[in-house]
Amino acid sequence: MNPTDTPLPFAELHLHVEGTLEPELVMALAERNAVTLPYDDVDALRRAYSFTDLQSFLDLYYANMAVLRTPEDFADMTRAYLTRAAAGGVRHAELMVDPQAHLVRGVPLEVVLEGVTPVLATSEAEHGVSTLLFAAFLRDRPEDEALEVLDRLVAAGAPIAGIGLDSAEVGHPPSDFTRLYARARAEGLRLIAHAGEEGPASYVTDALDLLGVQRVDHGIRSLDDDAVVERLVAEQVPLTVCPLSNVALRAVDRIEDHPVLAMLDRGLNVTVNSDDPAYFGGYLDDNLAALERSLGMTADQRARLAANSIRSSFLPAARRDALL
Ligand code: ES4
Ligand code: ZN
Repeated sequence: MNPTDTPLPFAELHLHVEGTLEPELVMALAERNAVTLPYDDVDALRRAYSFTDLQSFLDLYYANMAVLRTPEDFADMTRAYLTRAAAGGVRHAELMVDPQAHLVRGVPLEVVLEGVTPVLATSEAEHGVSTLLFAAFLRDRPEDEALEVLDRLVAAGAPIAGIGLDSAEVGHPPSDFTRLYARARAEGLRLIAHAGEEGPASYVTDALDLLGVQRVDHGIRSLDDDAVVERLVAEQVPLTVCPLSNVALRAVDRIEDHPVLAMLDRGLNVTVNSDDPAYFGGYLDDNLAALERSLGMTADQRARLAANSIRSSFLPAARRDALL
């Protein structure tokens, strides 16, 4: 076999597990749990998957979570993602879950963890995909609530590798979460945060300097400030870029205008990820296919993106080296 026929191993580093809830599964779980949704059928729900900005997406993303009630629901969603990701060449996945989004609607932490955790634990054996789990905190809710949830996760011995920060970005800067990140760091947790998705380049700098993040989710607005770009290049800060997400949420007008390959060629440590694949038109392989089709991504660029993804993961050295 020609070695180029062997799929390059990719790591998916920016993935919200609740964003993998496909419309078909939303409808099936609504039926199973007798949850009433304002859609007659799956096509009607699909028509709602049209967004103008981050908030318009978040409204639907949180609303659809109403169908997630039992551990089995969370397990089915997680298993479906891993099956699909494996088929698309993903060999390692770092998944975020939003505990507060479930707590506020009365679904306890234990239900979420009982559903997600066993599926992740068997993923490498069942799907050939190793996994790490991150608890992402909602930046449009109070830091004190996040601190309480983090304490409960730690007390419960939840198998989390680290914490993230997501939800509505503008007006909710990294400086609001310094105590949360200090506490997580003291627990030995890995630190990531969304920054520079819709928010300014200064949020990227603040996520690094005030929160101490080791990786930045999105970061595309860094391009507005050359000094920030130069720093990110010098420090090789990993940026988990999500092209189809940025187009779906209109952070970038058209896929043909997406800066990810220019960022790569400028020396930034970028990776390609799917973010919320059920909502934004595809999984990691679909994002790569779009870059090939619309931006003429070369085999060399694809290989650099693959290597960046493995190197920017939090995998233990043995598996990281095996995938490189
Ligand atoms: C998200 Cl695309 C995106 N941005 C911010 N927060 C999120 N939560 C889920 N998807
Ligand atoms: Zn995201």
